[in-house]
Amino acid sequence: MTPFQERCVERSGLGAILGKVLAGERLSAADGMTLYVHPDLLAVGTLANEVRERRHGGVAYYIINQHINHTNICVAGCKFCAFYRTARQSDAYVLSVEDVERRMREHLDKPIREIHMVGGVNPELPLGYYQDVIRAMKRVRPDVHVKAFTIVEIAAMAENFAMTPEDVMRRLQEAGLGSIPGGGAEILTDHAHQVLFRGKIDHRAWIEIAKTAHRLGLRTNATMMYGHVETLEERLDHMRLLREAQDETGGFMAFIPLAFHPENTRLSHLPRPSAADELRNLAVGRLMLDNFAHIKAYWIMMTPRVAQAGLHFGADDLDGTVVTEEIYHRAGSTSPQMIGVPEMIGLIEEAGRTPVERDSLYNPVGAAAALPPSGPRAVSPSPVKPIAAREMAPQA
Ligand code: V47
Repeated sequence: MTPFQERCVERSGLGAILGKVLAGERLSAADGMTLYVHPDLLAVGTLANEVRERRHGGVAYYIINQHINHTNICVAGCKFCAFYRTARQSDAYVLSVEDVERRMREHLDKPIREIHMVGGVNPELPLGYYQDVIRAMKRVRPDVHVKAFTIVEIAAMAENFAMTPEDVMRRLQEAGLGSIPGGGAEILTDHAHQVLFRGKIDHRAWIEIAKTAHRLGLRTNATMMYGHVETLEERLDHMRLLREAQDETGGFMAFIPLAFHPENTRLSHLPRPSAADELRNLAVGRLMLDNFAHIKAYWIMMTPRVAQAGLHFGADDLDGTVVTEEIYHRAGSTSPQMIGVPEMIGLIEEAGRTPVERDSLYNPVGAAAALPPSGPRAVSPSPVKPIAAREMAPQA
């Protein structure tokens, strides 16, 4: 942070939090509330950017991945969801193992490193289906990392198959499961659970299963879907629970704040969070979750350009290239379904950051793997270059 930025943050009234940030002290829930309601969003972003650059320098991560949603049949009945169907609806579907293989083969020309698969809570699917799908993925691409099935889906499998979540995860791990995506956390409070997603596990079970996954060696992510019925206190409670669990296990990789998309849901009367809300939630996440290495600006939700701005509000990761995504597109997302690697790199470079291709566990890969392996400042922050200036640079 430059002395000028420090003075600006102090003058905005955030001097006490700045002091804690510079001393590496943990922020309290009251600090979190100040960050949420403070009128100077840029000052909040400057604080988050300081922590982000201390951890990651100028690096911004991305992954070449493919999303597959294996079924939209779901019995949970969440009010915020535009994706789910009942088994009787005409557009309900379950992908067969062969369908999943076909979807992967359609993209064999791309160097995809990760399959991200999630779907509805579909009680008709046997354990063998999930195991066969994972094995099929490994058949098509032996080196692919399978990040699949949310903690909610795992809890439902455990109930349906009369197994413990631990045994379900062990069986999926044996089949080739590599990690668990962060979905299904929504807002980890009783109030949000009662109002929005009574058909799914509550926050106690979600946290417990996440910690069990970590103990089995499965890394997980954690989302927070905000901008519906929750209060700011509930968002901060959500972050406190994640931070406490992370203190115990260290197994979370990334925090992913997801702005609620109301279109085609039972909450379609609600307004959609603004781009400013999206940037603020990235920043508050970065500052409150001091033990999370990565904050993801999920471009497919935020649009590529808001996610790009997020790289200066605490985010260090844009997720992946994503081939066909249904959950947000059914709820009104206007982002494209996919961006190519050159576009992803361009998006990061335009923001003045250094693109680093990663694997699912945040190891640099490809050309980035050749970078010197030292501390978080290994790649120094690149200066923000105006696009026009770069385009006008003299040709060698
Ligand atoms: O659990 C569903 C959310 C999640 C809506 O781990 C909605 O890397 C907003 O988990 N408006 C699924 N949000 C997606 C998910 C995810 C996404 C990107 C990366 C990772 C990761 C995980 O999407 C659901 C729910 O919280 N969601 N409907 C909606 N209408």
